[in-house]
Amino acid sequence: MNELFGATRDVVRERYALRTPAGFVASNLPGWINVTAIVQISPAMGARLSQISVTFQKGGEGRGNTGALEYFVYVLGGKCSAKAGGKKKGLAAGGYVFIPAQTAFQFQGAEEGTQLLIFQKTFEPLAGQKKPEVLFGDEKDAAGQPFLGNDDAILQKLLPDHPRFDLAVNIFTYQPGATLPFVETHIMEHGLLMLGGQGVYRLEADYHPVTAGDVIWMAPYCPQWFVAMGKTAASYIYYKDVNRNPM
Ligand code: UGY
Ligand code: MN
Repeated sequence: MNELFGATRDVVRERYALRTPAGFVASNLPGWINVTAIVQISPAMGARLSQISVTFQKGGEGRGNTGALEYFVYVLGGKCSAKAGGKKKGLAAGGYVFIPAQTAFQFQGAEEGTQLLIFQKTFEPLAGQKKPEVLFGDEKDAAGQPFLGNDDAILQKLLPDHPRFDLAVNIFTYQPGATLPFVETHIMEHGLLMLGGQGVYRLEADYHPVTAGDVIWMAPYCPQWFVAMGKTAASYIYYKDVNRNPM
């Protein structure tokens, strides 16, 4: 189905944004060459995180140092090699690496078309806790837990549930008809990418049809709810800030 020219599902509001691939425009990212980068979410829209997709062209690579930020890098498709803090690993779809602040990194050797999703946040140290270390993982090793007892809404946590970490990145998979059990309103902020399927997202008092490839930013305290619809499961990967004092 074609959208009428001049029409879009994109909305960028003060407390949330829905962005769709049809509206994406590429940016240049310092340290990254021969890639197409889309800054999906950033402080420029009022967020305290950045969410960026990077698609490798031939000879594409990215290198730098995380500085004050920490990165969570998830492979959406394809293959590449990742180096961080002296550790090196090949990553394929579903693989990921957490890169702490003040750490050198390099992504290279990517198959053309390999796509990464990167969440970035300013690291907030916590007195008495060590800084987290580089961590490689794969979504297939993250056990799925029924969300609040619902076997049709499965949550996979990709990072350890430990106060050392000030962010969480999870994958939520809903069978058709499954929902978030109630309209959540919470201090944590979300950056989200729809990985598959479709459904309806409630954001504040608005209901939006969403599908694979769509991006949502939810500011702290943005009321939120989701129902999966259609014939296949719907899933999304999302970021949240956790484990720190509100002041
Ligand atoms: O972790 C969460 O806050 C999650 N239940 N929120 C969401 O999926 N919008
Ligand atoms: Mn939530």
